[in-house]
Amino acid sequence: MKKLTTSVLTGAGCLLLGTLALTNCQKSALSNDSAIGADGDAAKKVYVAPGKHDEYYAYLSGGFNGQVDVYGLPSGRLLKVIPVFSQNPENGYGYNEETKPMLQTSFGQIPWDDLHHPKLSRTDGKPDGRWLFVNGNNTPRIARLDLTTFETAEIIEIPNSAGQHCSPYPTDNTEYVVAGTRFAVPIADNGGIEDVPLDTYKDKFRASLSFIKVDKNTGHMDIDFQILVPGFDFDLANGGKGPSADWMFFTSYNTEKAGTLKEMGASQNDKDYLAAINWKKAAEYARQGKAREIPANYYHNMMDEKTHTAVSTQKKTVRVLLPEDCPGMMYLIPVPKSPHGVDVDPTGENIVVSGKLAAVIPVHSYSKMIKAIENKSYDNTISGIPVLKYESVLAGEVQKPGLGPLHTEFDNKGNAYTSMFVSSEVVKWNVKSREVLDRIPVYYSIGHLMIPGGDTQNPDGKYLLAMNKITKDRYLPTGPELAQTAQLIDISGDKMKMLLDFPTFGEPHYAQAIKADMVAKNSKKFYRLDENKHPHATIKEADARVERKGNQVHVYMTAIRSHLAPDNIEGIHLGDEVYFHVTNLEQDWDVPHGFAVMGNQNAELLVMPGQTRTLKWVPTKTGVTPFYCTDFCSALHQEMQGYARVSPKGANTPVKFWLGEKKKPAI
Ligand code: RUQ
Ligand code: CUA
Repeated sequence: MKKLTTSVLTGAGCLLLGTLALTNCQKSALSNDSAIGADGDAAKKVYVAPGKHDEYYAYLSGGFNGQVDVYGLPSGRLLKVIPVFSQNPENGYGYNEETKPMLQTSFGQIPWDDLHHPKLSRTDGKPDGRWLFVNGNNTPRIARLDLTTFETAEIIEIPNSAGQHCSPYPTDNTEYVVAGTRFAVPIADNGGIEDVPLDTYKDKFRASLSFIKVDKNTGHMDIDFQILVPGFDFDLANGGKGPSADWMFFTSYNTEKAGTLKEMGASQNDKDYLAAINWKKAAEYARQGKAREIPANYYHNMMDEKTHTAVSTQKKTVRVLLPEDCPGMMYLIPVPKSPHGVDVDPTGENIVVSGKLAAVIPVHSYSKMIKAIENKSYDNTISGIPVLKYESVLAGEVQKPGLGPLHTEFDNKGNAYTSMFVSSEVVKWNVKSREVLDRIPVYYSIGHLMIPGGDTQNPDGKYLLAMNKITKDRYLPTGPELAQTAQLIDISGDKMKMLLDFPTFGEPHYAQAIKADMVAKNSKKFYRLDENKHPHATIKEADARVERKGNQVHVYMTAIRSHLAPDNIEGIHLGDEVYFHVTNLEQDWDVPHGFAVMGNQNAELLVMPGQTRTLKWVPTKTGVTPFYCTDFCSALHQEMQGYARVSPKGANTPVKFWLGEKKKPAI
């Protein structure tokens, strides 16, 4: 408790001095003497015996590693790393020919992104365990992961956008996921980002809020429309629930539109805005022809389940709506300056806005908002958008919650839990009375927190996961770079109890978790060979072969315990492009084969049973080059190997390959 007080005071001092360098303040307050703080009971609560399964899947964003990391809770066991926006040499994602198109954008092939927010698909306001949506913050994109394969199934680029942070928040039935610009940009009237002088920020820069339609059977995404809005920085979003399900809420900052030194300029006004958008109305306006179709240039990449190959489609137009043309579609609601998260409680009535610099947590009321709209309780408009009066929408404020509130989630007993970045704690409060009930220190500088279902109509009340920005002394030191950290907290009783620390990859901005039985039962075990429609699949070993087409050499290879066919290849020349199309003939769970070639300026392949994957190799040296299976698949795995002979350019070595000694080399 003593430590907490010191850090609260230090944090307050920093704020009084007017510096916004929160992290530094926080760091100086960390003279950690506290190996907090789980008792013996905690060990029992997180212990999952060998061979037993966890109760929840947790999907943590990898932040700047561009991946999603799957953990079991409560154990904190790492189950899988799913590459999404980043190439992953471990399984060849983004390196092999089949998945390369997933990373295609209007900027070209982008091998990385900054992944912030995972969001599970929902049916009737509850997670349904079908898909996980995530956003790429840097080069605006949204991806859909398929939870039967735990793989990235689709990526769509978002045009007229930059720093796409307030994404991919779903509506109550996943009718839409939304995406908004964090960086206002000069969006041209005819689409695209213009070349303008940077001091035209106030006049020319605009923001866009995109509504991406999700097909309820297939999950396929399609940008339905974008709303062009004033050039604020839009930060986070949250969908309404139940009574408020037709609405989507976005926080914004820098409503001053400061063009430079935003650290100061974006905090001049006492209030920024929460944007409330009636998406049903917006969709109707778009349908009625209020949307203008403008030129655009963005990519939509989709994994074809039958061919195991991603296809990139370039899109050329997008529909835009302007709030001034669409009365009743959008309102602005004042909130304390520089807000971060917005979170709607399970009843759909309370809208909690966390202001990084605010001393209170305001809770807005959905029903009051509707009344304020009906009573036209506003005196001004911005770009035709009515600005409702703060008091007319406010339900009340949580007093003295702590310092630096960022995000809020909910349990099943009417309580809210807010993360406090500056005072490094989780604060529990009652949604109705807005009274603070409990607080627990976290180590250190918490960003997001997550309760399984805690962002939906149906929260579980058992665990809370804190995701912290600073690790410091929590683990053995690993040089200057430390893992970031998650902490599991028991919220089943009146008092929160710390249970477990575990390190995470990259920076976990946010996470989702779901009861394991919702997902595990649908998990795919292998791909059926008889359904493999890959154009270069080799379904029978007898069909394994090598074909030359100009300077391309195509190797149709099969892999089965414990040999590759063909295993010896001649007739490759310097200057050739070699494509190894490897089909894994196994039809059993957990028998992948790997494939790697010496000196290949590429990664390996990891081929799942029944799947075909293609590795490109452009030899740079003549001679004999070994290749082998990289995944220890059987007792004779080390024997699963072969050779490719590379002859000089123009040599007359003919194409020749071996399918075992008994058969004659095939020519
Ligand atoms: S953020 S720490 Cu990128 Cu969701 Cu708030
Ligand atoms: Cu196949 Cu090792």
